[in-house]
Amino acid sequence: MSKLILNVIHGKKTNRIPIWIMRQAGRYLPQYQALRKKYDILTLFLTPELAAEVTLQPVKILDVDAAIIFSDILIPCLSMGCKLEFIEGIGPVISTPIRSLEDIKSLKIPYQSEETKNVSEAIKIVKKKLSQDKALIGFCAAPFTLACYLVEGKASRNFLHIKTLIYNQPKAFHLLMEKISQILINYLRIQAESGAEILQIFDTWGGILSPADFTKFSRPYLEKLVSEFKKEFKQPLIYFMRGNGGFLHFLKDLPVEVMAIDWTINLLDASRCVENRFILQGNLDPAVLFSSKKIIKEKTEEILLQGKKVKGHIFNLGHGILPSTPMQNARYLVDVVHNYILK
Ligand code: 1CP
Repeated sequence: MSKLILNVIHGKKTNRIPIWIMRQAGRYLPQYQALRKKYDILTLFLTPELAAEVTLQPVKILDVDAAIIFSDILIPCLSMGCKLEFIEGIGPVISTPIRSLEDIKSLKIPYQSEETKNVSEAIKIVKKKLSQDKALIGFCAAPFTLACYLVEGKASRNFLHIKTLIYNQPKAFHLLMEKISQILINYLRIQAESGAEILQIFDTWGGILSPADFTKFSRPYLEKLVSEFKKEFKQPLIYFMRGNGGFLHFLKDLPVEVMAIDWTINLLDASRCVENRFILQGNLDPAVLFSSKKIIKEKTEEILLQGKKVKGHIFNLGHGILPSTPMQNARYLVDVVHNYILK
């Protein structure tokens, strides 16, 4: 049986549009909350059977067309030897942030680690259980986004530590980016070898640099990650940058198959900016899922209509689903997309 989402990526004609939802496993699902009461988040990420179970929850509950492996973009930090905690109400915290050349030199770059092996095991379990028409997505952070967390230590408002590292210690910054790119290549490799069929690169903080700095300090490492992956694997890549509207024309040469778009630009304008080179993924504002069914349907169908006029379309939100989203509204969104007839 063929997989709808892969058919769209490969340019085949399909009778409906595939949908999955960024951060589709999580707190808005009662079944996830039940597991979170029993286990802390790192245990869920790093126990293959549990990670596989959480990965499959949204597929069963929402009937989305793809599963995304339940892990986090920060898991490779553990392989590098950093102390990572997920603190309730704050999010991920690296208690000893990486800020000096010595810190950077001390980062380890193992080919594999206990943590990445667990992710690989989880992928293998999901692959056995996932129905034949659904695809499994693996993922990693873009090098710059991972650098933000390593250097800032946690979510940041103005990213002063990473920006001052770039400006004041450029050599140290470039060494950090080299090392991060290497660990991320290893991380993508292990996921692709274990059975991930599509890989998404999350560049959540990619848009915090000026376009000139993005081009100089972030893009070369992103390109390296993509090109190293492409040398070894055929699986398609999705690139997601939060707030990418103003960056799209800088991204049009990136050798990925799918460009994820957030809600700050409509799909037709996005397609024009990238000269229609990519399948587009997106781009409903996650806040719409807090409105009425009427509004959800209207806004979703507006996007589906635009999607018909671009090279290809995978429906998604423009960023992750919010934790307090009413589950029935997420389910309704999937129904609206599935029932939309392509003519
Ligand atoms: O308490 C909890 O249950 C923990 C919440 C949580 C979850 C469910 C975190 C902490 N991470 C995750 C899983 C996760 N993270 C997935 C699972 C697969 C799925 O989508 O279902 C994925 C793909 C991610 C990716 C991720 N982690 C990103 C990129 C996507 C995005 O939203 O921009 C980022 C930035 C992170 C870091 C992170 N991990 C967790 C939190 C709360 C954050 C954000 C911290 C911040 O605001 O900077």
